Amino acid sequence: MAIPVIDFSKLDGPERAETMAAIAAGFEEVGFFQLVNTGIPDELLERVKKVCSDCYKLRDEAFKDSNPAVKALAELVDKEGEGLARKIESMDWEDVFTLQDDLPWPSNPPAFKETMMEYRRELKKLAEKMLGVMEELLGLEEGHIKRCFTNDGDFEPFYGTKVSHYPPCPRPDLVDGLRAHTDAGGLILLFQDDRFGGLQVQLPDGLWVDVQPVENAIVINTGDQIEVLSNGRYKSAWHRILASRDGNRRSIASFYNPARLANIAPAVPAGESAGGEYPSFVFGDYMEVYVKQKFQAKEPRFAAMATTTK
Ligand SMILES: O=C(O)CCC(=O)C(=O)O
Ligand SMILES: [Fe+2]
Repeated sequence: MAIPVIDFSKLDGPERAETMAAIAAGFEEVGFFQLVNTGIPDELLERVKKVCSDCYKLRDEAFKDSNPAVKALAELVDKEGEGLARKIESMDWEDVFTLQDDLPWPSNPPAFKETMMEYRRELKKLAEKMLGVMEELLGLEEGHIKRCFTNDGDFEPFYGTKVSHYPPCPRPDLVDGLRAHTDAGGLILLFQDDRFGGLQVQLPDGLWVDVQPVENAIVINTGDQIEVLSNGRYKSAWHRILASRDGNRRSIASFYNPARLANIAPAVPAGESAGGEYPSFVFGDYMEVYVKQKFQAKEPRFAAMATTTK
């Protein structure tokens, strides 16, 4: 099965109803889908690829020399020999950094900051448009999700961009690019590599499928907070990145999340499948648990929140 690819430009034309239905199915059935014709200029996306690839080249030596996963893999293969080694379950074969308005940015290559600031502005607009679509689909009032993520405008939503690089790995059987997890937050918009695959999502029946590379598409998925808000209708999907022997995979993930102090609570009535067991809590409290349990099942995280007070 291929992950659905949806033409987002059709949302504003005569095929609006079909497009809304396709998006609803994407959120409900898999939790991952891809948008093409998002309105983000291809010219900007090309510049983003270029500055990110230049940036990785500058970081590559540091990855090889000091990344803990590189060291751990070398030691494991050394100790256990080819073929015998157990998989590394505590590290990921990735080089990442995060862009936020209030944090320092890489100063090289020189065009990086300006290009990525422009990219972040565009992606934030797309995120907010997508939240509007989601509100309509869930029968929520327009602007409800942003109001929830900001405690009615008291705070800014958290908006971060994670730039990831998955360098070639000599033993992809022994370490993942990024271990399986669900995302903690709200809406995630991913600009993944259009040449090197590796991203996989788990379908409700347990099967892992590729999120196939599509040129200049933006992959959409939802995090644990949308699962709570939607009372289980839009479940956060498990996904992972496989390491690979060849190819330097790039991805740029934009996270549109609640503010740390935002109150999160189910906002739509429980459907037939949900038992109404989603708790209400402060997002920052959830994150404290998530950082320790990111690669574990999400249900105990929700259960831990049921004992916190708002
Ligand atoms: O690198 C990717 O394509 C996705 C990364 C991801 O799942 C994450 O950062 O949460
Ligand atoms: Fe993720």
